[in-house]
Amino acid sequence: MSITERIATAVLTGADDQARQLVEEALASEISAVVILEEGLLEGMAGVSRRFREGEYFLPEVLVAADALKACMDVLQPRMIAENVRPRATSVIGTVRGDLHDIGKNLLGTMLQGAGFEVIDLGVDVSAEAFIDACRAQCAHVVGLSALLTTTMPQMEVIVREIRAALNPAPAIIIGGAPVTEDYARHIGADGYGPDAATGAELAKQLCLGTA
Ligand code: B1M
Repeated sequence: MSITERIATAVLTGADDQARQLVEEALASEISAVVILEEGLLEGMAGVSRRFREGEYFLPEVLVAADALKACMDVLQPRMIAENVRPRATSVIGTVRGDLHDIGKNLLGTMLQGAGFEVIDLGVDVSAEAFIDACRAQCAHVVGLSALLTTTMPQMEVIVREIRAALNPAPAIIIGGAPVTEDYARHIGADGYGPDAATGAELAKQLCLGTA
C-alpha cells in the first residue's frame, strides 16, 4: 500500500496520531502537499462521506475522522502555503436567522472541507445581509443554508431571493436541515437540497466543480 493510501485509511478510521505521522513521513520524503491532500486526506474523507451516506458510519465516526483530518491539516498547511496549493472552491455556510441549531451545519462544514472546499462558517442566526457580504468578500462558489425549525425555514426563501438580487453571478445555493425537502428547495429557487451533510457536500462538488 502506498503512503497516501495509508494516510487515506488512517483518516477513514480516525487514527489521528497515525495519520499525522504518515503525513510527516510523506512530507519528509518530498511527496508534494497537493498529492498528500488529494490522494491521502481527501480520498479518506470521500470514504467517510460515502459510508455516512450509506448508513455504515454515524455521527461519532464522522467526528473522529474530522479530528484526524484536522490533525493532518495542521501539519500540511505550512507546506500547502509554501507550494501555493489553493482550495478547490470556496463555500460560505451558516444557520439561518432566528435558528441556533448548528450540529448539522458543522457536519456539512466538515464534509465540505473533506471535499477540498475552503469553508467560511458564519455560525448561527445569520441574516441575508451577512450571507451576501461574506459571499461577496470571499468570491464564494457555493453557499449552504441550514435550518432546523419550521419557523425559521421561511428565512431560506428570503435569503435565496436576496442573494440572487444582490449578486450577479450568484453563487450556487444549497439548503438542508431536518424540516427541509427537495420540493421546498425547488419552490424557493435554491439550486439543490442535501438530505444529509455528505450529500450536501457532494452536491456542492457537482455544482461548483462538475464532479461528484
Ligand atoms: Co432544538 N428543536 N430547539 N435544540 N433540537 C429540534 C430541531 C426539534 C425537532 C425537537 C422537537 O421538538 N422534537 C424542534 C423543532 C420543531 C420544529 O420546528 N418542527 C426543536 C425546537 C422546538 C427547539 C426550540 C424552539 C426549543 C425551545 O426553546 N422551546 C429551541 C430553538 C432555539 C433556536 O434555534 N432559536 C431549540 C433549541 C435547541 C438546543 C439549543 C437545546 C439544541 C441545539 C444545540 C446545537 O445545535 N448546538 C437543540 C437540539 C440539539 C435539537 C435536536 C434534539 C437535535 C438536532 C440535531 O443537532 N440533530 C432536534 C430534535 C431532533 O432532530 N431529534 C431539535 C443532529 C444533526 C446532525 O442533525 O441538524 O438535522 P441535523 O442535520 C442533519 C440534516 O438535517 C442535514 O445534515 C445532517 C445529517 O448529516 N443538514 C444539512 C443540516 N443542515 C444541512 C445543510 C445542508 C445539507 C444538509 O446544505 C446546506
